[in-house]
Amino acid sequence: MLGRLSKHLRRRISTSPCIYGLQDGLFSVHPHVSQAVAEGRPVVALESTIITHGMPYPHNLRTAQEVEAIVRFQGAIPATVGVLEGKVHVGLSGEELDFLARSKTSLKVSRRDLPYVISKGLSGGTTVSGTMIAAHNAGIPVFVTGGIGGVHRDGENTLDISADLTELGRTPIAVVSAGVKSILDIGRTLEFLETQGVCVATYGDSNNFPAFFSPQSGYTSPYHVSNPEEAAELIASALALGLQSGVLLAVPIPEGHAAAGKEIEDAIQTALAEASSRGITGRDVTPFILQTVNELTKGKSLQANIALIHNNAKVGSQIACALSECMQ
Ligand code: PSU
Ligand code: MN
Repeated sequence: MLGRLSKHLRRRISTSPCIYGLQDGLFSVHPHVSQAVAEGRPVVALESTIITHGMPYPHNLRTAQEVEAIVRFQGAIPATVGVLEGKVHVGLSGEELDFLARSKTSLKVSRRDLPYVISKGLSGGTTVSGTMIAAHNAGIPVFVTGGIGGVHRDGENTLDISADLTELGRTPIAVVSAGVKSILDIGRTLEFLETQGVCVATYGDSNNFPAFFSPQSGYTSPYHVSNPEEAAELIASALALGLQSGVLLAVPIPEGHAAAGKEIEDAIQTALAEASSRGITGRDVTPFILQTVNELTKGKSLQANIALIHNNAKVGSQIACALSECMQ
């Protein structure tokens, strides 16, 4: 089955108009990354809003470096995406990573922000949606993050629905995450993903859809895949079909790290109330809640966050390796 898929897939990628070159002046793909993509070696894209807006310095820098090291240890090439002085970089050097981690002026860059930061020559951390666009341009099919954005609570009234969800509906990338944080409306997020045609699968032995800090959200994924090979077949099938929509692989939190869940859940309730009473809206909501929850839990949510991203990087890299194998 994989052999049959990979023939279609190779043809599709080689004829895709947006892979190389067209936007040379706007996109800079690190030579290690472009070479690995050209040779069909496994590459894992990584986002950078988590660096610029998701974690405080120096945890953000250390975590980004550790995640890259985990990807390499698993035999894949890391490609952290970020915007530097008006150019989208796919694969950052150590100095560039350091710059973004220390920067206090970097913007949070999703699809809608790209034209502005590029035209003004600004820098920023790319969200899941911004990173998906860049990774797709560079020909990278697997992207690892912590948690994706979703439908916010009360989203049916505010229409605060993350651009990550519509991006998953329109860009053929597999996103590996720990599900959706319970700061969001998980049920509506899953409904919206279905509407967008996103193939959602839990990574593991059950269909429980994880809620980031907890392995079970109370909602189910339509599917589950049990190992990297099954995940790779799912991604290869999505690509071979040419659907142009993404795949979301939800990896439950590892045993042992879920313990702080109740305390974090209480802090989330407090942070949500605080955000609402302070009138925080738009792109500031997610960073505000993450920071407040971290303060309320005295750093426990940050520690759990880091453990999760490490685990996602390991699993995502294994999936990228299996995908590269099945496309040979
Ligand atoms: N959720 C987290 N940590 C994060 C984010 C979400 O647990 O760092 C970031 C990701 O970059 C995601 C973005 O793409 O926030 C979504 O922002 P918004 O909800 O404004 O769409
Ligand atoms: Mn929003």
